[in-house]
Amino acid sequence: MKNKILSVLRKDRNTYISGENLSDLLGVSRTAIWKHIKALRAEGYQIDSVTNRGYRLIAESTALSAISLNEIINAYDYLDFSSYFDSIDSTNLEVKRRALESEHAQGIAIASEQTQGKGRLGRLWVSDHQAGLWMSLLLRPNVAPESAASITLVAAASMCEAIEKTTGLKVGIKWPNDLVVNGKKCCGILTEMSAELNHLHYIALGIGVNIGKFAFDDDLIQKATSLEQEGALISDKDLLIAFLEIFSRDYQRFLDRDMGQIIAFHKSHSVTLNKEIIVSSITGDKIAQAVDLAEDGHLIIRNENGQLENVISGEVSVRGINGYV
Ligand code: BT5
Repeated sequence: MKNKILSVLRKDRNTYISGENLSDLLGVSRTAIWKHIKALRAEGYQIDSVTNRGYRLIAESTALSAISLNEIINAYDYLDFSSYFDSIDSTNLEVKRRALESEHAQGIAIASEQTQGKGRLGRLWVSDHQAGLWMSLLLRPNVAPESAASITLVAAASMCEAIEKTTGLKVGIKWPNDLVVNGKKCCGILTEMSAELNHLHYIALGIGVNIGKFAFDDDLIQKATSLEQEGALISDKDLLIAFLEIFSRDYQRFLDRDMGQIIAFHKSHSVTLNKEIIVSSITGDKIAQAVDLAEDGHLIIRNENGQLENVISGEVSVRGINGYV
């Protein structure tokens, strides 16, 4: 109903439409119309009301809400549901629950706050209320499971481009899943998937971007930053709109296995390449030189013996970034 009221108000922004007209047009009581108008205002829509004249839409909401999110994803055929939460455990957990409920569902979940935001390997992702864009996409690409991991690189490139376009900041990509500004992390990506040996069921692609004011603890203050902290003011809604436009183009490239431009973008924004790095794995840490990025997104390193090796996924620390000096 709120959507319907909005679309009537949007038709003529200069004229007031009475509660009576709205109620006739939409087949609900005037009290119901009033309640929905109140709810729309709470979601940030500026709606003027004048006695004996009615309602007029003055400005769209600049904040994300269930209703604006639904309108945003309508433009994308591959996303068929959207869920917006004031607070949730984790948007990745949420889309995984959706995946189990419906075997074809693809969509997006966003929360204003996560109480159990997740990083990789069970680490915690700090997701304060209204301090960032905390979102997960549920995707079911028709690709082999071994190709699916490169979706992390796709999302990193798309979000990097979206932040640069909307804020003017210079953003770097730390292979494979971090975005950094001035050497500090402002965005992390967590890709989880469900697959059989040769069949991918779904990908839960979680992306967290620190946008606003953040009370980082002593440990994070050295390593983390937010867009606002770097001098850029942007709303979660505008960042999401920019991201989805770019990601939808890049996702199509990923589906077509046409990764050339995405890899080129990574190379031009990489803070990892040509640096001394530490690669951590279960067998221990080793110092190496990051040399190149392969077409499949693997990192090519030169080890201490001068030999080239492929790193498929994992922990990489880069000298000068995130507190590694
Ligand atoms: C990541 O893990 O960077 C993946 C983060 C993914 C978060 C999104 S938010 C939406 C979706 N729902 C979820 O539950 N998760 C996804 P990793 O590379 O393991 O980095 C985790 C490390 O980053 C932590 O151990 C901290 O050191 C640091 N960290 C935690 N919160 C941070 C924050 N808000 N900003 C920057 N660094 C943070």
